[in-house]
Amino acid sequence: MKTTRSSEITPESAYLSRRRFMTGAAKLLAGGALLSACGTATPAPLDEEPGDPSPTSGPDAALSPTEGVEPSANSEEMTVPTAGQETDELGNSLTSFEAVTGYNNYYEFSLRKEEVAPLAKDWVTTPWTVRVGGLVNDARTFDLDDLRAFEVEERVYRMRCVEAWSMVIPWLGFPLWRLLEVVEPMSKAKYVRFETALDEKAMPGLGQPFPWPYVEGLRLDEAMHDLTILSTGLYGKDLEPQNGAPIRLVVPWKYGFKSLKSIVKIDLVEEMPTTFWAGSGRGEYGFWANVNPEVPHPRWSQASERIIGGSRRVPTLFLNGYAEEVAGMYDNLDARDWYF
Ligand SMILES: Nc1nc2c(c(=O)[nH]1)N[C@H]1C(S)=C(S)[C@@H](COP(=O)(O)O)O[C@H]1N2
Ligand SMILES: [Mo]
Repeated sequence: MKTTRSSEITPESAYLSRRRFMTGAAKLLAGGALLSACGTATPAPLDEEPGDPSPTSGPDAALSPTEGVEPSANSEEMTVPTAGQETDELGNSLTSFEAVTGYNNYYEFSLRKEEVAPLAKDWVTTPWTVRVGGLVNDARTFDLDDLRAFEVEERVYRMRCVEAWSMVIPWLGFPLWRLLEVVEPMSKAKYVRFETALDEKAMPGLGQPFPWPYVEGLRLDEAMHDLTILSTGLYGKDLEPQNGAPIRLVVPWKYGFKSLKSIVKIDLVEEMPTTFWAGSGRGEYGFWANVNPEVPHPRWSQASERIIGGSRRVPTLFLNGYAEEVAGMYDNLDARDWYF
């Protein structure tokens, strides 16, 4: 793992919230909360939201990273953590619980963000298993009890969608490397391939012409990086289905589509996996998907982003603000490949 530097340069706010959460996690475990149970869109994937101004039309240049950020929403909804305290991530306040759980991309349910939560509400995600195999010495199937055994921490991360909007989310979870070390990747393993559940009965979006299941991938060093987590909750509660219950990936320096939801299968593989979006044939959402304000999407600029819950656009940060921690992994990557 290339994380020797990260403890030194992790933003203090993030460090504080990670540390502070250890107490919160202990409470959650004691309370048994963790994993207890838990406009007419066309099939144009990941376009900017219908009715939204084009992401290229914002007043990009004039803004500082903190301008236009709302002082954080409805603190009455949330007990752990409290918005507006030391939980801010890289200068941005927490996005409200309502927005995080009500404005979702989860194409298996719907292409309309506001429709996802109501459609996914009754989806049953217990029991659940995650099969971890491929090029490993000790392939294993983890059930919810096995997943509960990993010590949960809070990670307050910015999430930057490729559609040029962003949130700040207080995740609960544990580093992916903790799970990978249990199964012991072989030296041949170079990439990790992840797969989302397919539930024909519960997921009306599967009728859309996409190459289901939703598959994502990381290079092994990215997967082993301490910032990469498997999340089981947010705002101190178990994940709701629309956010990827019971367990989903979160890779904060990459565009949000890498962070796939409701994982059922993880494989260590030798070749770069074909991802859902790469397989969709659009050529617009590639494997690396590292947030880079200087590499535009083919149809819009990535220079700025709309803060969900805020009213203005702010400049997008290189690697979504996590460059000091992760840029070293990409020394040999061509500039254009930052995106594709
Ligand atoms: N299985 C699956 N995972 C997915 C998606 C999806 O459609 N299906 N959408 C992705 C996109 S585009 C984003 S921005 C994030 C959104 O996560 P959130 O709804 O929890 O904020 O989930 C990602 N994970
Ligand atoms: Mo996204």
